[in-house]
Amino acid sequence: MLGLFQKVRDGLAKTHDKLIGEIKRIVTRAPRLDAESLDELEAALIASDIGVETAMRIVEEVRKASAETRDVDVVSIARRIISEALASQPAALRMAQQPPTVVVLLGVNGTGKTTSTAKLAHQLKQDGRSVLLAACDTFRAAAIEQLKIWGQRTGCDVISGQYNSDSAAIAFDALDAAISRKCDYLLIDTAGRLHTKKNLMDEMAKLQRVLRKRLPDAPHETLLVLDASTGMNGLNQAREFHQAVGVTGLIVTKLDGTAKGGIVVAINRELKIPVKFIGVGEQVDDLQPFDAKAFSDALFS
Ligand SMILES: Nc1nc2c(ncn2[C@@H]2O[C@H](COP(=O)(O)OP(=O)(O)O)[C@@H](O)[C@H]2O)c(=O)[nH]1
Ligand SMILES: [Mg+2]
Repeated sequence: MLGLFQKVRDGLAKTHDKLIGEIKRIVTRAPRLDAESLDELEAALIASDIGVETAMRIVEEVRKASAETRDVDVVSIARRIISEALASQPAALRMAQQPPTVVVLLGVNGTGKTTSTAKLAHQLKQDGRSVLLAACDTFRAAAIEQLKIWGQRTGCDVISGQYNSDSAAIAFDALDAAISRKCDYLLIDTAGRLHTKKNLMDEMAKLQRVLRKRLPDAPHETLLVLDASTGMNGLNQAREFHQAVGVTGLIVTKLDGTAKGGIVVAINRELKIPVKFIGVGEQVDDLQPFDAKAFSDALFS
């Protein structure tokens, strides 16, 4: 448990350092927080991308507390509000009534879909589950080979087809294989870019329809993979994918490389889509189940 917390904390170090540094600077300069300091505090919180609303709520609480006492503990107020905001959503992976549980990972190019597929496979294998992978990015050069390499490393078979072939057909075959092999999980890696954005959304919707022909309650999870360092852009991507296919959860990647880790709070609040996992590095064990308390503690410890 300590190891897990340490990983989350290391992953969030950039966001944490910047945020805590700013808060300390503001508080040290003017312990009796005046209007100007509160404005600065709000700006620092917004810069971490937690979202304007949450930033304003924190500042409001700090304002109230500082009317009553000196030396208000800004950090613990912020930690409490963020933890409360995040804790309202279940983070566990939804499971099928009967295996296989089918999980589709989608998102724009380069956000970390393929890597997250591998990391998730690794985690499930470590829990003793059988996992089959489907290489449904038939568009990007070398995408199939990339997943096959991860398949070898994690000990999972990969169902694949030809480049430029119909990815929904591959998904259908993979589901068929997962059912006949009695696999616990089928993880489907998808393309992040087609000729147009509309093509991509249509393709994702078709993939879901085709899966449902074989298994009516599939996919059990449709996880949108977002790169945390794209900040508020991620929110727009989430809106678009959600409208097209109904996203059931988020994987927020590359938190280790950004000071904008607060984006997790903003997305969670605005779209009501639970964050299920966070990516905090490039290695296969750098995917963490999202834990609201650990996350806010790491941000403000
Ligand atoms: N630092 C860091 N890099 C990541 C993370 N997740 C993915 N990456 C890197 O991002 C790049 C793109 O990942 P990939 O899975 O190929 O993205 P895809 O196009 O969405 O399939 C690769 O170099 C990954 O190693 C993460 O959580 N942290
Ligand atoms: Mg990929």
